[in-house]
Amino acid sequence: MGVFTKPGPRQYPHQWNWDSAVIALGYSHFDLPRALDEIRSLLKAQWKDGMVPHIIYHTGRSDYFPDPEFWQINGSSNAPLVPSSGLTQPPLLASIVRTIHARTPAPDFIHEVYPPLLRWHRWFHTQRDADGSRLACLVHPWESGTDDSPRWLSAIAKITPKDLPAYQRRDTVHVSGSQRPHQEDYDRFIHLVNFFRTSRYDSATLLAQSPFLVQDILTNSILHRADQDLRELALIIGEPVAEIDGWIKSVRSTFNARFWNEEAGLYYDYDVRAGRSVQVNTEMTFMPLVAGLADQTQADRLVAAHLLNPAEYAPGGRVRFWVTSVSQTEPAWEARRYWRGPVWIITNWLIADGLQRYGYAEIAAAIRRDSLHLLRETGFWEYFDASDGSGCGSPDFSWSAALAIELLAGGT
Ligand code: 9WN
Repeated sequence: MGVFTKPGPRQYPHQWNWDSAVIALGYSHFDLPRALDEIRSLLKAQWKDGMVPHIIYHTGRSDYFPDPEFWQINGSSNAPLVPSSGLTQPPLLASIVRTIHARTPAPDFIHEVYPPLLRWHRWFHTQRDADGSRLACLVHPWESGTDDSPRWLSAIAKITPKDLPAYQRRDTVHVSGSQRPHQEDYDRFIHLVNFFRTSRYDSATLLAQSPFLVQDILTNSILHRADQDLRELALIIGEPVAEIDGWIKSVRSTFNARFWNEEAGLYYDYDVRAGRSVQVNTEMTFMPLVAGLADQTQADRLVAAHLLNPAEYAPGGRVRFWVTSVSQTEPAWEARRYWRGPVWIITNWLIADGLQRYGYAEIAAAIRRDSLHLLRETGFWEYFDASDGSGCGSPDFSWSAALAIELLAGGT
């Protein structure tokens, strides 16, 4: 679209946060200026408090719902000039910027984007810190990037939609409803947005009252890895790192106590509102490997007992491809519904990266091979049925294409 790239031509016609980070990585292989512009247009919508929003509507309304007006972001004094959503998404960006720079040095660009990146990370570690741990909280499943995951079911079940604004769902126009969230869950998503806009997106109110408040292993792993990459960017341009070191130290000292379940040998999300661990086995359990947050014993257990177990994740039983997004042992597992079981290229790419760090190069290679096989045989789908490899969701999905380039180039 000139300055930004749609995640999918019809289903997702605006700019999305973590999609754009990955898309920029894809562009960087053949058009560096275009990659940097993608990142610039994302940061252009940064809120005054530092949040980088999850959807940016550079081109106004479309047939996507929620439309820009629905968010009512102007109720907040922090709103940017560009229309955007009022939520964020996993902060992959600092890591992508570091990777791009490591391959093709772009020091001026680092000078340009470091301050907004620092402010975004600071926002996560302060405005979304519910307990002084520096772990980030999410207030909506959309912020997790894995909206329909069964890990959110117990938390959203407690939400009773009330006084819902009139709205017309559009996500089932281009993609079959059987692959999208259930209607009762969608109503809960909208109930949350309605609460946020009434609260004028005030962070303190959200932390105190949002009906959905979780500390999530995907976001916190990505953030912790991105903090380490942000630190490297700071050193490159001679900026101080003490503040970043404080976040890194604090998260390292609390992450395992909060998320690791010794009995199961799994990482679980934590429902802050309910004050308990969410004991649902999804592929997010492997994400702490991306950030170096597990010790080798934990990593070995994750791999031997879970990743290599055909009753959970390994190909051989019901699934033929790495890595089903949810363990097949979960009652909510579904082959073709959104984040309930299908394979996603973005999470495959992250898990392979984490495994490589812990000495599991062969399994990492198998996951990358499966990813490329699915893309080659089926096309650039948004997600794939792990049992037969067929494509689901949006066709011509941008991060699937971007990661095909990255994987073919041998990137990790
Ligand atoms: C809501 C764009 C986005 C991804 C998310 C994915 C999906 C949106 C939707 O599409 O979410 O943000 O309409 O379902 O879950 O990860 O960023 O590709």
